[in-house]
Parts: sequence; structure tokens; C-alpha cells
Amino acid sequence: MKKITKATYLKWYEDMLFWRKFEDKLAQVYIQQKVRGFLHLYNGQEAILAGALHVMDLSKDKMITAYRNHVQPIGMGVDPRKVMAELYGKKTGTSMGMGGSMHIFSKEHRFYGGHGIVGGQIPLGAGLAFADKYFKRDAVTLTFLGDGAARQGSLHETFTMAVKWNLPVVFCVENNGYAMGTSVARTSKSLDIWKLGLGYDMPCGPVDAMDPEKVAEALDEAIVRARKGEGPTFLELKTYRYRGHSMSDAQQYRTKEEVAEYQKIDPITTVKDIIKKNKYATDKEIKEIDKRVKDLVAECEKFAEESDFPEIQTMYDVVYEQKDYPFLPHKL
Ligand SMILES: Cc1ncc(C[n+]2csc(CCOP(=O)(O)OP(=O)(O)O)c2C)c(N)n1
Ligand SMILES: [Mg+2]
Repeated sequence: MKKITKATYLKWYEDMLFWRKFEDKLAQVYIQQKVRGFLHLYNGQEAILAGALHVMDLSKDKMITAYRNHVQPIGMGVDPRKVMAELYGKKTGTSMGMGGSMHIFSKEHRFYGGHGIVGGQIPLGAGLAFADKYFKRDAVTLTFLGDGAARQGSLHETFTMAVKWNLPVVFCVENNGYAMGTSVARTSKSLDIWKLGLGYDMPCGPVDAMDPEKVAEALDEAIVRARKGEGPTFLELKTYRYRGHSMSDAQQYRTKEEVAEYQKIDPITTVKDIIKKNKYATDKEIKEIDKRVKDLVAECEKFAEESDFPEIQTMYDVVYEQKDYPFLPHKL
């Protein structure tokens, strides 16, 4: 695995803080009704993305996830201003404002969405891996799903094929404790979701996903295995989300004390503490990072605010063209 150094920690701090603040801004502008529809935030789960990016080969590996998907494409290299603009529904967005919150996508950066159907991305992730194996591209696909999605039948159908065909894919359950308002304990007798892998003879296990180092180590092992042609791995990344399922969640299924308990092991605070303890940066340097983050969030907001909405006509241009249906020619 690429060594974890002072530079790694500083990058983790800056990236994670930016993702957190970017989404805090989204929550704010959502209340102002500048961003509409659903909005599912990743607050609390950032160590997963930080750890994953440390071990992925961003020149070829792919990622696919569900609808909690604003910061992953940014991590993979998509311009954050375009992500913010997409959420605003502006034409400068990643999908010209046609996708919105749940559908961020960038083929160029190998980020394949952004899926609103719970568990819908599980077979798609295996499909991406199948294509890479078929065309001998030496790439690995990280397929993220929630604890709720782990209860979908598509997981079992996909596991059967992925294991049989040794597909280069890592299935990562982000177990944040809840599927909307339903806790894992209310869904299943077994609280260890990773054990689902045992029934498929798939390497599997739990990971402390509040710590980017632990995530990086577990994912590195899985990615190396996939690249060697030894097939998929199933990891249960134990994490927590601080905000509600979406912005319209009264959160009556949990207590404020429970959220506060997890905030004590917040990945950003932990990484910052390690930076301070090891003197990787002075207080002044940390303040400079905080300022850079704040400025970049402001720049994203300004870009989105000042961009135009797409022309109405674009709506007709982004649908499939049907050759025998002459009225709506596809223009893009
Ligand atoms: C097939 C399907 N069933 C139900 C829903 C409604 N729904 C949206 S999110 C969600 C909960 C999923 O929870 P989880 O997989 O744990 O992901 P998290 O939101 O915690 O990231 C449900 C049931 C849906 N979008 N798709
Ligand atoms: Mg969940």
C-alpha cells in the first residue's frame, strides 16, 4: 500500500473538511429552496472516501454508489463547482442540471453515479467489473451500498455471478446504522452484515470506517486481490451519518445523545488531532487549510448561483432518440 505519511494526513484533513463544508453549504441553500428535490448528505462518513481514494488507482479504477453521492465524484477529480451547479439545476452542472442531487455522474472520471433505486447499483457495479475483465483493462470497481441495500435480492444475484466469474469488484456496505428510519437491528437478527459474504465463499469482514487508515488498509487488500484476478471482496464499513436520511427527516428514531457519541469519534476531528499530536502542521497552517476550504466552498456557491438554468428545449434533447419517432430529434 502507498505509505501513509504527513502529506496523506494533511490531504485527508483538507479533503474531508471540504466535503463536510460543501455539504453543510448544500443543507443551507436547500432550506433557501435553491436546491430542490431530495438531498442526502454524507456528513460523518467521510473517512470511507478518504481511505478509498488513498488506495485506488484513479487513472483506471471505477466507483459507483447510491444517492448519497455528492462528494465521491469530487474526490475522483470532478470540479466541485460543477457538482454544486448540478445540485442547483444549472446548465454548467455535471449533467447540465438534468440529474440533480441523486444523479451525479462523470464517465470521464470513472464515477458511475448516483442511483436512487436502493441496491440498483450493486449489479451495475459487477457489470462494470465484468467489462473491465472482458476487455483486460486491469481496473477495479468499488461498489458502495448502504446497510438497507444489503437486504435487496439484487445483492445475492450479483454475488453469485461475481464470485463465480472472479470479477474485479469490491462490494462495500457503508453501514451507517439506519436505512431511512429503520435501524439495522430492526431489519435482521444478525448485526454483522459482512457475514453475508460467507455464504458465497467471498473474502469478507468488518472495518472501523471512522478511521481512514483502517479503511485504506482493508480496501488495499481487497483491491490487490481483485487486480490479481482473485475476485471480489465484501466489506462492511462501520460508520455513522450525523444528519437525517434526507433533509426531510425528523429523526425520531434516534436520540441526540447517540449522535453526540459518534461525534466524539468524528473522522475529521480525529485526523486533526493526529496532525497536531505529530506536529504535522502548526495551528497557523491548519487555519490556512480551513480558510482555503471556506474560500473554495464560497467559490462553488458563487459559480452555481451565477450560472444559468438550462433552456427548456434541453429536456427534449437528453432523452433517447427513437429512430422511428421523428418529432423529437436528439441533438446532443
Ligand atoms: C427499491 C427501493 N426501495 C425503497 C426505496 C426508498 N428508500 C430510499 S433510501 C432508503 C433507505 C436505504 O438505506 P441504506 O441502504 O442503509 O442507505 P443510506 O441511506 O443509509 O445511505 C429507502 C428504503 C428506494 N429508493 N428504492
Ligand atoms: Mg444506511
